[in-house]
Amino acid sequence: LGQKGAVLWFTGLSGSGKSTVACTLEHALAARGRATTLLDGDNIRHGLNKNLGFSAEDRAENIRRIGEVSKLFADAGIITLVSFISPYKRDRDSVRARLEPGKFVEVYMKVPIEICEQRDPKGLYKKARAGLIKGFTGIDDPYEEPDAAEVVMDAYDAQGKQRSPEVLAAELINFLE
Ligand code: GGZ
Repeated sequence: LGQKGAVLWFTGLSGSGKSTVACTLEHALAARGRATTLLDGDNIRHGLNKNLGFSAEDRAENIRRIGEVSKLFADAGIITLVSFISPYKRDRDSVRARLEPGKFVEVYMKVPIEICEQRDPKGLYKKARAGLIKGFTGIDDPYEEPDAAEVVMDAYDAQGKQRSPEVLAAELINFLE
């Protein structure tokens, strides 16, 4: 791993496990003595980006600002884990273009929407289906799948069993090493 900074950019639907895997990975990296930080909705959308909603324009600005903050951390040698839906390919690619080659690692949480909707940890899919939330990603708002992600995290193993956050985080450590 060295002591080089990088941005690990998790993208995927709500409920796909981005934050869970990022958090597991953060602990594993810290245990290896690496300086890390985790940017997610809890520490960004409630602070820096609290004036932004979920229109395409606001999502683009959300991702742009997060990209700039990530770049500052990565340039300081910190492994920066970033967990946002980031549904638009163009917005993700703009962040990639701002970073040095190889410093942007796109991690696609490839989980079928049916599974995300079954999990529905915050009851948001239910609300979106009921029309109580408009423009919910995957229901009535787009999610553009990455076509060249550095890492694709498959929700299932070859036996069709769901893979745990620990297994997925270990796969990412292997990739980084
Ligand atoms: C998608 C929404 C929406 C809409 C509120 N669409 O499961 P969560 O709750 O914690 O993750 C979702 C989070 C998405 O915010 P991001 O900053 O990651 O989105 S983006 O990258 O597109 O800017 C969900 C909640 O906020 N949420 N309304 N309409 N998710």
